[in-house]
Amino acid sequence: MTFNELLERIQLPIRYNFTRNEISEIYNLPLPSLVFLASGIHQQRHPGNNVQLSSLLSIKTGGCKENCAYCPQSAHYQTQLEGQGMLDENEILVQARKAQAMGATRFCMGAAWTSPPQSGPMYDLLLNAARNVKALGLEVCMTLGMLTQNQADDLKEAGVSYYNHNLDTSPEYYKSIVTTRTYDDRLQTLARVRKAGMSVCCGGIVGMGEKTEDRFGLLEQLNHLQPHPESVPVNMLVKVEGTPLSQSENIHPIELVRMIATTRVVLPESKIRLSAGRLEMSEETQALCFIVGAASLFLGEKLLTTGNPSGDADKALIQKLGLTPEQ
Ligand code: SAM
Ligand code: DTB
Ligand code: SF4
Repeated sequence: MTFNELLERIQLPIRYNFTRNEISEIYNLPLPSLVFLASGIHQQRHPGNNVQLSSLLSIKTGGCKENCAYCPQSAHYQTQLEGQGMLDENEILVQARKAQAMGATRFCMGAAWTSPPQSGPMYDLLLNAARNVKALGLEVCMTLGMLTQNQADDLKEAGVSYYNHNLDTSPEYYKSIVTTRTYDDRLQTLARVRKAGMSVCCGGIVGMGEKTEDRFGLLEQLNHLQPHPESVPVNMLVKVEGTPLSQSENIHPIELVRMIATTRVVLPESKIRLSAGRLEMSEETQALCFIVGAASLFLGEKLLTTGNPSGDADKALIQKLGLTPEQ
C-alpha cells in the first residue's frame, strides 16, 4: 500500500462487515505499513496517549465445572491452584481500596463459575459488592460466567458498568478448547449484557496453538458485534502446569503486535487491553503494543490466579513511554 492509500485507510469510518480475507490482508501487511496504519487510527480516535488502569480480584477461585483448556480454575484439571470460596464483602472492599490507592480506576471482580447463583445470600453479596465498590468511586467490572437477562439487569442496577465475557478464539477452534458450553452460549450472554445497558468487555487469547486463521475468525466475530465491544482484552496464554494447553508453543512477539494492530484497525473505537501474559513480554514488545493500539492494562502483581508485573514496574514503564494514566 502506498503512503496515500494508508493515509486514506486511516480516515475510513467504522465498519461491521469485515471478512476474514480482509482481516488477513491487514494482519499480513508489511509490519511497517501495519504499524503506521494502526497507530494512525489509534492517534486519530484515541488522542492523548492515555492508558486506562484496572485491577483484578478473584472473588471465588477454582473448582469451576467448565473445562476451558487454558484455565487453571477448571475442576477438570490437576493444577497447583488452591481453591477459595466466595470472599466476604469486607475483604472485597479492602482489596478494592488497595487497587484504588495503587492508581486503578476500574475494579474487575472475577468468579470461577459457569454462571452466578440466581438468588440467595451469595447473589446478594455480589450485588452489594458492586454497590460498595462503586461507592468508592471506582468503575465496576465483573466476570462471572453466563448470565440470564434478570441477572444482567440486576448487575447493571447494582452499578456494574462493564461485564467481561470473552469469545477467546474462532468459533471452529473454540470447540477444541471448551466442550462444556458453546460459542452461541457466549454470544447469548453478550447480547443480554448489551440489552441490560452494561458496556461489553470481550476479547480473546493468543498462543493456544491456534492458526492465524483462528485469530482472524475471532476478530471477524468481534467486528460483527454491533455496537463493537467497548473493551477488548487481548490475552497471551499464561501456561499453567496441569492444564491441557501447558505445553503450547510460544507465539513470537511480532505476532502479538500484529494481533493488537489488526484489532485496532477492525475495532477502531474499542479500548484494547493488553491483558494476561505480560510477565513474559519484554518492555519493547509492550511498547510496540501501545504504539499500535493497546491503551489499557491490569495493574497489580496478580491477575486472577497467575502473576503480573508489579505496580511499580508498570508505573515506571508507563512513564518511560510517556503515557498518561486515566484518572
Ligand atoms: N468464569 C468466567 C468466564 O469464563 O467468563 C470468568 C473468569 S475467566 C478466568 C476470564 C477470562 O480469563 C477467560 O475468558 C479467558 O479468556 C481468560 N483466561 C483464563 N485463563 C487464562 C490463561 N491461562 N491465560 C490467558 N487468559 C486466560
Ligand atoms: C481477561 O480477558 N483477562 C483477565 C480478565 N479478562 C478477567 C483474566 C486473565 C486471567 C489469567 C489467568 C489467571 O490469572 O487465572
Ligand atoms: Fe471456569 Fe471461566 Fe476458567 Fe472456563 S475460564 S474454567 S468458565 S473460570
